[in-house]
Amino acid sequence: MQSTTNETFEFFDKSKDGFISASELCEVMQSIGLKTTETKAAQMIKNHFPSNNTGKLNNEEYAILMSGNLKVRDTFNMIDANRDGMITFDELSRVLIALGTSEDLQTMFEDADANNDGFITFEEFKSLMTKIGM
Ligand SMILES: [Ca+2]
Ligand SMILES: [Ca+2]
Repeated sequence: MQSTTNETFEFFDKSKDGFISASELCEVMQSIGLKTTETKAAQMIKNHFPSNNTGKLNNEEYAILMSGNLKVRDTFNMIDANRDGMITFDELSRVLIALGTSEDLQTMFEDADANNDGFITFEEFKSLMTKIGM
């Protein structure tokens, strides 16, 4: 699966700069039968990866887009209030309190923060979502 994604990444990275630009993404989507425009592709990159200010997808972002993890990605973005690509304890607790959770927030955060650096990255968040069955 991973290698397949890498192969298509390389295939569609026409300019070989290690990124998929909006126009390259547009071609990817058209190749799988989706009607889109370069403007829409650019918008899509912006919507799903707000912390990305290059307007181009790297390998990891491309894999998220292709692997159907977008729902998880959008949830992550919703919690990541300052859009820096990492979730802090404050950001997580703000959302969970709004949702009226009765979970122990500290424990939940520590569970999710696998490497204990005080931030939940998208990878860590994804494992958390998988664990709680989302
Ligand atoms: Ca953040
Ligand atoms: Ca971490």
